[in-house]
Amino acid sequence: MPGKFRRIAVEEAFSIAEVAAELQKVSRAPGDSADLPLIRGIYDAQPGYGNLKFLDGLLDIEDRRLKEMDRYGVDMHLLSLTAPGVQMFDADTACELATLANDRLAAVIARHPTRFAGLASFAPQSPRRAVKEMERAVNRLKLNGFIVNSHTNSEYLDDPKYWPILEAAESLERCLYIHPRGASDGLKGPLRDYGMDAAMWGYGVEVGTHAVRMMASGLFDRFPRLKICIGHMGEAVHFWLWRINFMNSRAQSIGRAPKTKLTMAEYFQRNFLITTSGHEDPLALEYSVKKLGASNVMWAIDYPYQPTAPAVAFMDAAPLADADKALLYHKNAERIFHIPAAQGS
Ligand code: 1WB
Ligand code: MN
Repeated sequence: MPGKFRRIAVEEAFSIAEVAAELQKVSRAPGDSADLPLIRGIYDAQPGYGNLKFLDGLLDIEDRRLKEMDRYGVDMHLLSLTAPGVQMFDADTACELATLANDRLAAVIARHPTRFAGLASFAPQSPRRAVKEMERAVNRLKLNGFIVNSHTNSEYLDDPKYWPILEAAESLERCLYIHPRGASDGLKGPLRDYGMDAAMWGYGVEVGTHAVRMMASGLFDRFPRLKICIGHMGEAVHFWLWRINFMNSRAQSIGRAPKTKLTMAEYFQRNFLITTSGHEDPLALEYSVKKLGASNVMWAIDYPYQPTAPAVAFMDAAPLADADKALLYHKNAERIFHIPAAQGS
């Protein structure tokens, strides 16, 4: 079912057996990370956590996934190692598995260069080694950008120890996609009940908090060309920009927030893009495109966590001019993730 537009879906999850095995170990160890309920359901099917049948879909790339893409006219998945990535492992294991996942990803892309592109993983646990892997991923593996799953050991990217990672993304001119994971220790308390810890609410709170921390910290004055992408319809951050702006300027005026060259809204407009992953409300899309411009919104499915057919139907039906729809469906992704334009598109 070929579409009128090339369809590039930009937040599509995969895993590899080695990472899944390590997450199963994490799921069986004691702990109270907000990621554990979901990990127990996906990697271990432990009693009380449901049997979330996502693992086959994460591990398969070239069989069922390609058939599903063909069936619904999805030209390309921009793949990323699924949350929490390697961020729950010790530093050595994390570095090793990020490298392995990136190698596998590059091999899949080499076999299907028109069907897959990919975001590189790295281990924030070791910023120095992370930077080395980021350089290798772009310069040697030709991967298309980077993925990080929000906090690492409850620390956020505004912490100066992570600045080398931001500096690398900026100087390599590759976008850093901040995907959610369970909320950090300081944030998780009231999110534990009623299934709120993951995609229903906790994920958005976690990444929204991360994005606002980054803007309010002033780090975009240091990294003015850094591009950050956030999914799930911008995790609602852009809905709050007016109020974030107003209250941030008050916080600045009483010395509770650092002085910044630009306003929070200006940073969001300059340094962020959003995607529609797992969020199919036409009114939210209309607001997003009006607020941020069609050049800053990209289409995504959130495979395998979300079904493909409604994600395609949602964007096909969106009341946008053709030129704007082309931006959301593929042109922004081509520009931001350095994906070659298809012949004739
Ligand atoms: C789900 C969604 C699970 C996402 C995930 O596990 C991720 C879910 C890492 O729907 O249960 C996601 O990325 O939105
Ligand atoms: Mn997602």
